Amino acid sequence: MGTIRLTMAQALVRAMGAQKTVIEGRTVPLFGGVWAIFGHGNVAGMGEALAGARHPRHGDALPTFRAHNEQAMAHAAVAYAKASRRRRMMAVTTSIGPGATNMVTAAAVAHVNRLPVLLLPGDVFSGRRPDPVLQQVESFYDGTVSANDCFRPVSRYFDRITRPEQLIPAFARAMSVLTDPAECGPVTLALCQDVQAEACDYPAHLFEERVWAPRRTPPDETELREAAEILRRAKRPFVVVGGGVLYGEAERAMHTFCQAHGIPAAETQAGKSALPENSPLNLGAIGVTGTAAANAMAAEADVILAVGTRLADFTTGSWALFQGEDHRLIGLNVQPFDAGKHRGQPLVADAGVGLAMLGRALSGWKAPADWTVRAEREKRAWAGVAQRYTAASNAELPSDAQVIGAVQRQATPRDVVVCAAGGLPGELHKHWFATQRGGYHAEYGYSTMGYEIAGALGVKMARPEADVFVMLGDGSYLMMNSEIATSVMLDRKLTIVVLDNRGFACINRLQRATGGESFNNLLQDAQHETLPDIDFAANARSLGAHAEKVQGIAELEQALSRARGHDRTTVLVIDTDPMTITDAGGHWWDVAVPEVSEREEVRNAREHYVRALELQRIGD
Ligand SMILES: Cc1ncc(C[n+]2csc(CCOP(=O)(O)OP(=O)(O)O)c2C)c(N)n1
Ligand SMILES: [Mg+2]
Repeated sequence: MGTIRLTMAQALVRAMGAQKTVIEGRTVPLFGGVWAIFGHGNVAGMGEALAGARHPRHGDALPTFRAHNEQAMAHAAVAYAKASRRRRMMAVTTSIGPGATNMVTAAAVAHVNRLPVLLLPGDVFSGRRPDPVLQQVESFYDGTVSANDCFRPVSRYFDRITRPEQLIPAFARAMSVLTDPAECGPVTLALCQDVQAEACDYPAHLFEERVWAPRRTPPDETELREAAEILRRAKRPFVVVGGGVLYGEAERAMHTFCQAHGIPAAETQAGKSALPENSPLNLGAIGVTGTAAANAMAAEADVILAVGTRLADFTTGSWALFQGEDHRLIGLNVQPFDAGKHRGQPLVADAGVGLAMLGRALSGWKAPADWTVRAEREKRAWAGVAQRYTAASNAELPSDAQVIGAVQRQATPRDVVVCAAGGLPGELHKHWFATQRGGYHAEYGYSTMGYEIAGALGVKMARPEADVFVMLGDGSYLMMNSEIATSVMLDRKLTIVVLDNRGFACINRLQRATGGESFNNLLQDAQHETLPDIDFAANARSLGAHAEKVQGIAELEQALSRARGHDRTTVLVIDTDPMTITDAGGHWWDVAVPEVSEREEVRNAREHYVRALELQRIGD
């Protein structure tokens, strides 16, 4: 096998270009592109290599995209992987120092949500001759530490490339993590600035085409038998559908399983859209932001089959949701860390293969008919309740749910709705009807303000045929809106609805619910000399988008229908009510209330809190 003399950065770019995957029968690049903001830490090394990759004679083209904030670039990359159901991904290169650490939050997003992204922060000189270089933080106690060590706890694999040949094993390990359904998450290769530019004779096999296929791990026989036995004894079985069902491309297997055995199901934020909305067995959202139907059935279930879910507090109602006497949990998950959580009977497997084999092991068995019929009744009752919250209204300050209703009424099956933080994910989880699988994209593992617009750009890049709707609050918008300009620049149209309730309304409501006075959340309750009157539409227009402010639901509906015809990103701004929320459905959430306070309201909230804790099952 021959060798090829390249710089480390050139070798990395070329190796990335050689990674392929098969989507719907077509072999396509595994990496959809590289996001880049250059600085001294990467412009000469990675910058030169990426520019070279644009010339097909240097191997496969790997497009480079420029944005305005490293965190946003990485959000776009993370969302791209999520919208691609982890079958395709992106890389992000930054300079050293602030460019690199700007990306740490997005690394955490990928880590929590189990999404693959290749992060390539520049790093200090391996040879250390010019130390300290611009932006080098300098540790007094450890010469091997740099700012990039911040990535360690939020990376599934971290490496610092201090010698050019070290890239060979590091890249192999990176690819194995990025493509493994169980380990999958962010990989950080910190690229020392001098080493990026250093040449080495790389083995030619590093650049050979490699086609990755998703690994579909079957279950262990004993675990399968035990899970089937538990289910056969169930009188009130219940399924929690998590994001793993979508990542495992197992939505059909999931629905078939529920239908064959008459088992009602509910979806987590990441799992929403896996089951058909109109399936009588799909009770919709579960947990803190769940429907009354799903939560009523979950509360009584005796066996809970949790498929592809991390069982986060929003799903389990902080472990106070499942109240069935001696209930059992089965964790069907490709990752043993999740499968065995909370004394669950582990069933470690790919969701699709696991469900198919569990279905066979349960052949002929059905849940008691009255339980299945009850689910259908609960679903119908909830639909009637929910409808009232989303119906058109002529309120001067509509609620989030009424805005959702307006977006929903003009939705088409091509649409994807994107959300992440504030009051909207809860309202959308309850109310949004996802008309296609993947039609609902919530980043609710890390619930990161500022993910929405950048993430939607990644969704649009992964799924150019989709109409991408972003719903976000004024707080999230102000935290990160810079990639509106990138969406215009790249001609990736987004329709963005900004719900302006003049502050961090959901946290204000939480503050009130825990006995606090309104303080430092809504603009009016924060220290100010002048109350700002922020013109979001003007801001969006300045970034190149179409934008308009609408008054009320009827105007919003008209503007949404006009937005369909626009050729570029459109921002619609609507004033909303900060206090109104869907009070039907939902569940208690464990937010610790102070034990001692001068405020009577806090003392009362504490009393409620202590009582609520009694329902929390510890360890199961
Ligand atoms: C980066 C980040 N900082 C802080 C929070 C905590 N937080 C969650 S929602 C929220 C307020 C969001 O305000 P807005 O986007 O206007 O939505 P609203 O609550 O008004 O619906 C805050 C501060 C967060 N999730 N992410
Ligand atoms: Mg707000």
